[in-house]
Amino acid sequence: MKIKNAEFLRSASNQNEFPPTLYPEIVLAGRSNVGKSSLINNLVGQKKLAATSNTPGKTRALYFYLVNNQFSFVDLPGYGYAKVSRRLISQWAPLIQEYLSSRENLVLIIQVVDLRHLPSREDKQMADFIHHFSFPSLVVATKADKVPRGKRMKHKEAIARELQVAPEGVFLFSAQTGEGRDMLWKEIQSSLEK
Ligand SMILES: Nc1nc2c(ncn2[C@@H]2O[C@H](COP(=O)(O)OP(=O)(O)O)[C@@H](O)[C@H]2O)c(=O)[nH]1
Ligand SMILES: [Mg+2]
Repeated sequence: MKIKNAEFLRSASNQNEFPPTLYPEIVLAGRSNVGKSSLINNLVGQKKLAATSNTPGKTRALYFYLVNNQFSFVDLPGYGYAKVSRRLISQWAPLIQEYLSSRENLVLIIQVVDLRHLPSREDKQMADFIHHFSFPSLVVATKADKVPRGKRMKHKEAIARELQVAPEGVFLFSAQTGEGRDMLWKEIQSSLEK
């Protein structure tokens, strides 16, 4: 896909702040610090569109980005950060669920996991949630640059097994090297055309 422009649309920390459903939405879900913002930046070719950090758990809102005045990326609050208080967790789980169950313009959920690790309990819960509601989805296993080439397939298969998806539904990616970028764009494009 050719990126003509990509801009920050708005953030939302409650459902009244969700933007109108004008554009198809591609959602990124995954634990804090897994690399969701870096993935968005890499896809649109801007270093700083989505804020990245080494401090997990900072993102507590949904962030909406508009690409080519055509579709949106939605960066969900990261789950599974131990230091976040119980009160906060009880606020965002419903917010994520409210979002996922109310957007008729949602065309794809990209579940982002770390290729180095087996999915966490929260990753599995998210996968269950996605399958339960039959959302169109795929899994991106990012930070592929941190796993030696010879081990990548094994890791990918383990992730597919744990999340109960077909290995073809897991896409390797690296925001550092751009590996997997073209393939992912192809998937996004085809979900936008459906
Ligand atoms: N080596 C490597 N580091 C990455 C990659 N993607 C993200 N990171 C790093 O992981 C940290 C968290 O990334 P971020 O995009 O902020 O994660 P988010 O919390 O899921 O949005 C940052 O220090 C990134 O530079 C990747 O593909 N490869
Ligand atoms: Mg982020």
